[in-house]
Amino acid sequence: MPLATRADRQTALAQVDPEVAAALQAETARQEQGLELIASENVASSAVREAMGSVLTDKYAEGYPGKRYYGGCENADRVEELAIERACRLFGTRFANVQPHSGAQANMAVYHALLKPGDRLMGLSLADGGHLTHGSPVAFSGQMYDIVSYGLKEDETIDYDGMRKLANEARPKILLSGASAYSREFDFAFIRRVADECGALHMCDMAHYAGLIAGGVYPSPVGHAQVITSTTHKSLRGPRGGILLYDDEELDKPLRMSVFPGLQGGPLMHAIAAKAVAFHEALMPEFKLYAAQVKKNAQALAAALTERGFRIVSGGTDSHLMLVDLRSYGVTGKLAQTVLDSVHITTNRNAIPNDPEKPFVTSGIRLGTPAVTTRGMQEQEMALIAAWVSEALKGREDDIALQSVRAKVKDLCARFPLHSA
Ligand code: DSN
Repeated sequence: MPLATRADRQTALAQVDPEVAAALQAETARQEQGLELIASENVASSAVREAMGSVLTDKYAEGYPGKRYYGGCENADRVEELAIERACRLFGTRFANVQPHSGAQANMAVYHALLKPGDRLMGLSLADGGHLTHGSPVAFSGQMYDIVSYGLKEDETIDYDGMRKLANEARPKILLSGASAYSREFDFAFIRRVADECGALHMCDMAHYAGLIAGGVYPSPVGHAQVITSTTHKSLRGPRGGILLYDDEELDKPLRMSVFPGLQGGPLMHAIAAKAVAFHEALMPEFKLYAAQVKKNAQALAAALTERGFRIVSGGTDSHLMLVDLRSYGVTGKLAQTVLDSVHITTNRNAIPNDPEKPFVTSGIRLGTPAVTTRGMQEQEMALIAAWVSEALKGREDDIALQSVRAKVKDLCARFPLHSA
């Protein structure tokens, strides 16, 4: 029997489960007809999706290539070997573990391998752009480990002197770089020096910046951080998932054991196949152009928003993302997110440094350009988007103004179709 075509599969889903099929169809329309500005989202290629929806979803392959606990793993082995080899080539490390199901699990695997409960971990505070898994009290990291956090200085860039002083006083076991909402470059070399001074290991969670690092337009932590974690679905444009990268052979066994059997059972082999495809795509020369355009677009969007009276936290961006302080417009992050949703511009509210609002409300939104750049948009479209964000927020109680923005968003999206890849 011939392999099912994509159309057949959609028909099968619609026949078997019309409710899920309808939700997926509606999501496809939402993605096609809206501007995706969530900094951590992107649009995976058709090839990545094909691997993600492949027969490997059926396969158990506990263990690692060549040492599995199940039979019939020869194709799973090949796929995982390809993913490992490509990840190492893409980022320039000796070792890669492509099994973590997510970025949070990749971080957890490092902590589980290298820390004991109660050991000290130091990262960027959540309020200043860090991530839940970097020691927030509501997450496992903050509950299981003793957390000290560094922050930003007055100009909203990282307070490196403060970090150094604190690290030397607190002597953490792991000093963590990387962030979820920090638009500027990290000085990975400096952080390594601080880690060496205070006897810590430098771990970098590069999840947000991975695509820019692969494309050579953001500094690489390789050579400065002994362990690097990442997701694969943000600026890197792969499937939803996590990875670990490192060079030191001594870390290999503890990190492998921590992922499996320490924290996970069977690896998601379909996701690993999709990661292999995404790494292959990121190794292509076109990906460098993409990464450069993501950054140019972010800088163009930040500049255009500044012209319209918004304040960009940290004074701008060196990456794919920016935090927008909305207070000059008299709106909270929560309201802005709702208003922008209503005109099909998707964002997420985000606390700004020293935010007077509660975390569920916030004074800011976080914007990023990976997804709109994948659609082919460039600087001139960023100027339009900034104008529409401004128009929508100013006209938030004016149905005609909102309708006008909605129509313009729809036209722009029609000019840049989503799944041309
Ligand atoms: N939730 C992701 C983000 O949006 O940055 C990080 O895990």
